[in-house]
This record gives sequence, structure tokens and C-alpha cells, in this order.
Amino acid sequence: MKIFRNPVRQLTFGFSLCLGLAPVGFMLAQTAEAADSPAASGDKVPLVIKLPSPAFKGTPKDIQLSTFVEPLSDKPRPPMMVPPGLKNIAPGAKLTCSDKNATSEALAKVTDGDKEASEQSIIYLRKGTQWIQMDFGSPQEIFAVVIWHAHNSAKVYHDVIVQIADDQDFLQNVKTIFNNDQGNNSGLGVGTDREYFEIHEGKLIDTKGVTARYMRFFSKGSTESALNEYTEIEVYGRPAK
Ligand SMILES: [Ca+2]
Ligand SMILES: [Ca+2]
Repeated sequence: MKIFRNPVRQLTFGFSLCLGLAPVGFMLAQTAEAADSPAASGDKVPLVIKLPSPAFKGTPKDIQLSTFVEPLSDKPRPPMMVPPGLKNIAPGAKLTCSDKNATSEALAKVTDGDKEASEQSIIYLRKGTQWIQMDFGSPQEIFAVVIWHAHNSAKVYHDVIVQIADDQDFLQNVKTIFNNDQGNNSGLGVGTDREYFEIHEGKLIDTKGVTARYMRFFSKGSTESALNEYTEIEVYGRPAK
């Protein structure tokens, strides 16, 4: 396992590369859009994800890294191959939250398409394990999830867990599809996924066509703060047959 000797240098390096490679990412997105044509139907196509600018500013703080953190890549993320015709179904979902102080206006920012790192693009949930829940209204076949907590500074979010269920109270047929809480600090089971840095690409999770009406996104603060931040969540899927 690769462990950074100097996290600050690695981070600066990673972020400079992100900035330098932004045009390449744009070109990839263009190619992916072209591939999503009738000629490609039946075949898998690259998932097109609109990325915000890499808005990281200043020198990263020296953050305490655990060995579970995924190293930052020096290349743009390779596209995920998915069935053609998927849509981001998150904007149509009914949003609820474990933090009852979160207003519906605030929650709406999680699916408004704004993924920038600016202060007004980020919502804050109180400390502790908190979740945002989506109700898609009917069962959906879900292939990918992308989560941006906040990419305004170098940080790693804790206890990032994604669950699906058949009911809004998460009692029936609950399945965990991502869990990087290796210490079971949030009490939802020992996670086997790795922690990762928040960057402009967001966290892309392959959900392998799982069927769900309800989806919950958990977190428990970051290396920066005990508060929970959310900027955007995208869910790529289609109505289940
Ligand atoms: Ca947003
Ligand atoms: Ca944990």
C-alpha cells in the first residue's frame, strides 16, 4: 500500500495536475456524449458527468491521513461504462434529512446542479452521523452515484455510507452499497471501502444496476470539521422494469 510521506506535497501535486488536465477531461466528456448515440444503443457507453472547475485554493492543511485513504490520482478519472439512456434521477427525488434544522431550501441545493466549491454552493448539517435521503417515487435501476461533500479545501470525509431500502424508514430490505467506515464508528457495520479525498471530480460509486426506491447518504464529519457538508449528489438510473 502506498503511504504518502508528505501529504501536503502530494496534495499540491495532485491538485496542480487536476488543473493542468482539465481540458483533457473536457475532451473526454465530449467523446462520451458522441458515443451516446443510437448507433451505440445496446452497448455500454461512458457515463457523462459534468464536472465543476477544480476550485481548490491555497496551500492544503497538513491533514492526518490514515492508511485507508485512497491516494489521489494524477490522471482524470476513467469514465464508467453504463447502459445508454441513463438520467440523473436525483433532481426528481423527494429529499429528507436526519438534521431537522436543514430547510427544504437548503436540501434543494444538493440536487440543483451547482457543484462549485463556493460557500453558497455548500449546505451544512450538524455534527455526528447525519444522512440525506432520496425517495425516487418508484423503484429505479441505479448504476452510478456521484457525491460531492465539499471540494473547497483538502479534506477527507468520514463514514461515507450509501444504503438503499424498500421503505422510507429503512427497515425493509436495507442494503449497503458503499461503506468506508472501517471502524464502524457510525454503527452501520464495518465498511470495506476506502476513505478518499474530496476533489472536483466527486466520488463516483458503481452501484451495478441495483434496484431501489429509497437511498440514504451518510457521513460523519471530515478531517476539517465535525459538521457535515453537501454540495451535490447525482444518481444515474432508469425506471426498474
Ligand atoms: Ca448543488
Ligand atoms: Ca469511521
